[in-house]
Amino acid sequence: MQDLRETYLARISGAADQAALEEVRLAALGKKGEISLKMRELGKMSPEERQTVGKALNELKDELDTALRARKVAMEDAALDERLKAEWLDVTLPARHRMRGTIHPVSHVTEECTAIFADMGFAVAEGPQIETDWYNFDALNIAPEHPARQEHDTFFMHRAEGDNRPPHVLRTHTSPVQIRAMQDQGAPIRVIAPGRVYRMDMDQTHAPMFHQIEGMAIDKDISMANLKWVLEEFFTAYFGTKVKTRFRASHFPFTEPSAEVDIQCSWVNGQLRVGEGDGWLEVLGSGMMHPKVLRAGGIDPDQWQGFAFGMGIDRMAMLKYGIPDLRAFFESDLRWLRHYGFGALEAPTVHAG
Ligand code: 2NM
Repeated sequence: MQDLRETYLARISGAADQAALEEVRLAALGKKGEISLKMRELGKMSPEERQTVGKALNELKDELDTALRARKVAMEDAALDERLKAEWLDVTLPARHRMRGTIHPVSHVTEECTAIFADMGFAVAEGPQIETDWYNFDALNIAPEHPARQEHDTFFMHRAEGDNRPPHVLRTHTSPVQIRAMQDQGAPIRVIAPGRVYRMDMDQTHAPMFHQIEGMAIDKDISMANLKWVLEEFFTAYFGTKVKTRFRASHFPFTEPSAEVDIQCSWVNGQLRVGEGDGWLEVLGSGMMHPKVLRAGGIDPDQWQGFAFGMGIDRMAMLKYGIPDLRAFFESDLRWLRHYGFGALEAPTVHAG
């Protein structure tokens, strides 16, 4: 018994790893282990012998069992210590540099304007950038002889010989989106249409592609007064300060009457301040929708009226964020984008400032 004890205790402490330890356990306490076999022989002994040998065997079994468990735990602890020593991390190291883009001012301002109009019940409508001349011109009461329809003002799509589809153009405003919205949804309706538009224009203040937001509200009792309220509410929210508007009579084919809208401003040391002083800045065109335009949208002008307006998003971005040159907007200059761009977490809010 004493030999058995010493042999197995020595093998337990000498086991190199968990697999070797398991082999020792099986050799001693497994079904065919040495101790188990000895226990099976108890049956052949006399009752007195069985009592002393049985007790000793049981004690030996318990002792080896305890020793096996202790050795297993010690091995696991040692393995964990090894891992902890090998796998370490210096949390004081500076983070690895990550390239991160910015939100383009046009995208940011589009979101800002959309949020403000959404708060006043306007839904967003979108449509194709390539339009038929009907949606871009005829539906908006723009006559065939109107200068905007000339080749040098509008981008016409190339047409193959014998192509008898109607002429297509790059939309020159987002108004076609409003026509489609009227046709799809009918009246009453309140939508804004933000998006890219194209005109053959290129100088300090014009780019061949720029961005517009147009809006319209059609209902049974809509007037210029509603238009003025909506626009003043919009500019005040957008610039974060009370902004007065001034309406000047104008002319557009798609509205009657029509008005150009100025916002109150002043110039201080060559810097523009919106919402103060007695200067005015033209920012928007608007009016009551022409009966022919309503009819093109499938809406009866004897039952419904609507106001409509249009403004440049790029221009609104320049005014609010002090960006001097329109052409830089579309040059994809990383230094410009990092300087004027917005972080992904600078989410636009309805109440600016
Ligand atoms: C402007 C000026 C005046 C306008 C008209 C429409 C439509 F499609 F609903 F008739 N949308 N926007 C409009 C009216 C646009 O931009 C200078």
